[in-house]
Amino acid sequence: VAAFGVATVFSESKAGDYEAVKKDIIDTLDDSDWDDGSWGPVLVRLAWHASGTYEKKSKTGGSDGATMRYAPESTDGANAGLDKARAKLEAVKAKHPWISYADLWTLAGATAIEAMGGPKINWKPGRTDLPAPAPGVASAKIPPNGRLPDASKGPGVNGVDHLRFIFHKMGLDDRDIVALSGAHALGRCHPDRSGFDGPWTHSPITFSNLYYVELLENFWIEKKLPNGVLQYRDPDDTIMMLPSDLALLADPVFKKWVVAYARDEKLFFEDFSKSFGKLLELGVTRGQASSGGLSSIPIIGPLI
Ligand code: DDH
Repeated sequence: VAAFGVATVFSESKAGDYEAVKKDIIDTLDDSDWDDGSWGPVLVRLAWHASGTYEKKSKTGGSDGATMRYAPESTDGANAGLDKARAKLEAVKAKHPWISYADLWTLAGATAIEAMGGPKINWKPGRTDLPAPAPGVASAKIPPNGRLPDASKGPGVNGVDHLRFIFHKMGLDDRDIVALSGAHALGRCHPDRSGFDGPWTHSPITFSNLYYVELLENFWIEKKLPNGVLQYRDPDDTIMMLPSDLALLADPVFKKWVVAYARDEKLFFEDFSKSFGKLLELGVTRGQASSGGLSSIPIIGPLI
C-alpha cells in the first residue's frame, strides 16, 4: 500500500516483463546518424566492460552494482565513449524504471548480439544497483582502473601474456579469450575514444565469424596514425586490427581456436554464446550482500 505523498514512477511495463524491455532495446538500435547505422556494437562493449572488471580472487568487480556510473570506473580511459551508450539507454530505463541499470546494460548487450544476427545469450536478471557513494568517499565496491585489456599489448608474446593475465584473473580460460574476441566482428575504433581508428570487418553491424577469417587470411601491415598510435591495416587500408588482436596468432593454443572459429561459424556461435553468458554472470550474487541492493530476487531465465 503506497503511503500518501509517495511519488509513483510511471512504468510502461509490469516489473519483471523483460520481453518488453528487450523490445525497446531493439527499437533503439537502428540510427543512421550513429557510426555504421546501429547502436548495437557500443551496447555490446558496454555490457562487456561492465562485466570484465571482475576479479575472481577478491570477488570484486563485474556487472552487479552498475558501478560504471561512479568514479573511478566512469573516468577509466578504457571506458571512453561508453557514457554515450549509457545515456542512450536512459530512454529505455525511463519507460521501465523497475529494471536495475546493471540488468539493463547486460540485457542490452545480449539483445544487441541477437538482433545483429548472433547467437542467443543465456541472460539472467537479478543484478542490483549500488547506491551512490557519499561525495569524496571511496567505495571498495567500485573496481579500480586497469582491469580491462590494453590494446597496445601485442602483437607478440607480451600481448599473449597480457591477455592471459587479464582474462584468467576473471576466471575465464584460453578458449573463452579467443571466443569473446570474435565480438570485434562488430563495431569500430574511434580516435576520440581509444585513439585507434576503423572497423575490424567489412560488415560491422552483423555478428559473424569474419573477425577470425580476416585475422588469418589477410595481410596485416603496421600503420602509425597521425596521433602516434600504432595499429595494423589490411593492404587496402579499409579494415584494421589492434596489436592485441594479432596476439591471438602468436600462441599455439589461441591460434588453434582462431582457426577453428574461422572454419566453423556454428562452433563459434555456440562457444561465444557460452562465454558471453559466463562473462555477464561474473560477480553476480543476486542479493547476497555484494552490491547493497535488494535482499532477494527470483531468478527467471533463460529469457532469450
Ligand atoms: Fe573490444 N575494443 N577489446 N572487445 N570491443 C574496442 C571496441 C569494441 C579490446 C579493445 C577495444 C573485447 C576484447 C577487447 C567490443 C567488444 C569486445 C576498442 C575501440 C578497443 C580499443 C573503442 C573505441 O575506440 O570506440 C581489447 C584490447 C580486447 C582484448 O584484449 C581482448 C571483448 C572480449 C568484447 C566482447 O564484447 C565480448 C566491441 C563490440 C567494440 C566496438 C564498439 C563500438 O563502439 O563500435
